[in-house]
Amino acid sequence: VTIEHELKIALEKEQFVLHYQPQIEPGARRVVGLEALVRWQHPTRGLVFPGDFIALAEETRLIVPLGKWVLEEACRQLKYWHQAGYADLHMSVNLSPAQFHDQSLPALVRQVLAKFDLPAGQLHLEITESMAMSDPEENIIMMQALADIGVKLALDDFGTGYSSLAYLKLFPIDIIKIDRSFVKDIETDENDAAICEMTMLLAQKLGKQVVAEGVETEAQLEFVSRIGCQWIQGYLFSKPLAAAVAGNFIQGFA
Ligand code: G
Ligand code: G
Ligand code: MN
Ligand code: NA
Repeated sequence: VTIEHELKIALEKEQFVLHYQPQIEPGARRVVGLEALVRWQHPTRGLVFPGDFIALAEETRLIVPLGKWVLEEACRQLKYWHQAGYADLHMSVNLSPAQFHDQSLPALVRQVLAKFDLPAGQLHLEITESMAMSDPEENIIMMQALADIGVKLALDDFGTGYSSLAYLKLFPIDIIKIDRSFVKDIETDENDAAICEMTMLLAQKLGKQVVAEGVETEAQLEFVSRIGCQWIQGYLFSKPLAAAVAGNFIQGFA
């Protein structure tokens, strides 16, 4: 059995599960949202992480139905938390290139928002900087179609692709996620620190929210907070968690 075939079966048998990593606003002591991250509960190999199957799913285009499942499941869970009393939470969902280039994506997003009766602004769609910049003139059309629905767009892995500042201004994106490779050594590496500070300045000028990813220590938190970053995602606060555990985290955090 090839892994491609296994992936197909996995979709049919609903072997995928989402974990959720909280995004924190430390200043306000609150969970602002969560990023949905897919895992594969393999019948014999245990929990398989996206690094081991997303690329293949992308190549085989199985990512399109898988991504549709992820979007629905993440929105179903968001609605549950809204109804549980956390109505301000947002949900961040990663989009792969094949999904992003699928012309039916805006219709799918509208349909899922309607199905769960969710405010569009509380769904955040993450696209990587490298994908966004791969054909910016073309991609901006899809970004605008999504932005017109009212969902927010986040530029993931920021700083790792070929950024063009000119396009950053033109893209209808609301959020920049500083890649964790810049946060890792932020206290000791002057270049990383400069990149983060520059990104913050630029984001503030352009009116964009910033999420610092991969914050693992108090010192990193202190640094990114000092340069003005308000939203934090990282192991310091929490790893990605199964839905029930994430629910407990949200409840216990405030
Ligand atoms: O959770 P983990 O650190 O293993 O995630 C690794 C990578 O897999 C991340 O870069 C993340 O963006 C990607 N990933 C996780 N879930 C999804 C998903 O639902 N869709 C897509 N396209 N990528 C995902
Ligand atoms: O590329 P993307 O931003 O989608 O990747 C998100 C992934 O990053 C999550 O799956 C998560 O496992 C990983 N991640 C999140 N916070 C941390 C962190 O503090 N340290 C490390 N090493 N990985 C993290
Ligand atoms: Mn992401
Ligand atoms: Na990232």
